[in-house]
Amino acid sequence: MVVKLYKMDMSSCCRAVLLTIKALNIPVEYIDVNLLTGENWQPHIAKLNPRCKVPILEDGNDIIWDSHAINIYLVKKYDKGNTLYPDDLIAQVHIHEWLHFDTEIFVKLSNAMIQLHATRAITEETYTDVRKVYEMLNNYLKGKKWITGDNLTIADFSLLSTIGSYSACLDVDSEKYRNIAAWIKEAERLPFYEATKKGIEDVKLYVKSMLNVQ
Ligand SMILES: N[C@@H](CCC(=O)N[C@@H](CS)C(=O)NCC(=O)O)C(=O)O
Repeated sequence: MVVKLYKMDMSSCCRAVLLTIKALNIPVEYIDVNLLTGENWQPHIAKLNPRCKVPILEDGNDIIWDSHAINIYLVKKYDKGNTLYPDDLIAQVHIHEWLHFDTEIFVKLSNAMIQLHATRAITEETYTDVRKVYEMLNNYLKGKKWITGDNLTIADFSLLSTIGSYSACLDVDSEKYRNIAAWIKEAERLPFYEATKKGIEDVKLYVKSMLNVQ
């Protein structure tokens, strides 16, 4: 039975899962859920995820929601080398630190998007929050290739996706945030990274249209 992913490309959480799927070359049937029209509140989605949010993965009888849980599941099941989520306990713990951080910054982004939809504006408070995230991440990434060190992991997939959506609100200034820019450049060298580009462009267009920027 083919694995199904309920998703929307604009969603950073969905793009994080898409990166894992593409990296591991897992055959998947994609089911688009339009969050802008509230399709996620339909009973068939509520049956799969009580929170009515995407991404949702359906693998036979197993239904998994939350991008971080889905990515761990996919690597454990389909990545025999487990490089994206290594077996080593301390390596896993460090990945989880960043996955939790990702949830925190995603929630801020999600609130900013809800506010943008309602008011057609991005507040100064949001810009300050975004800058704080960029500054911290930029300092942290100094001398590092990937989030937890030399190896690409699912922590990179989640954060690359969330920062991709953050950049729709405030571009990552490559002079000011050189280490973030270098990390994104490194990701862009991955052949499967292409899969996430359309979604990032969609968020940028969405934010522009909400702000009435040409
Ligand atoms: N922690 C969850 C967050 C899921 C989430 O909030 N998804 C958003 C899209 S990025 C959603 O479905 N929002 C629809 C809504 O809240 O109505 C994850 O990582 O998957």
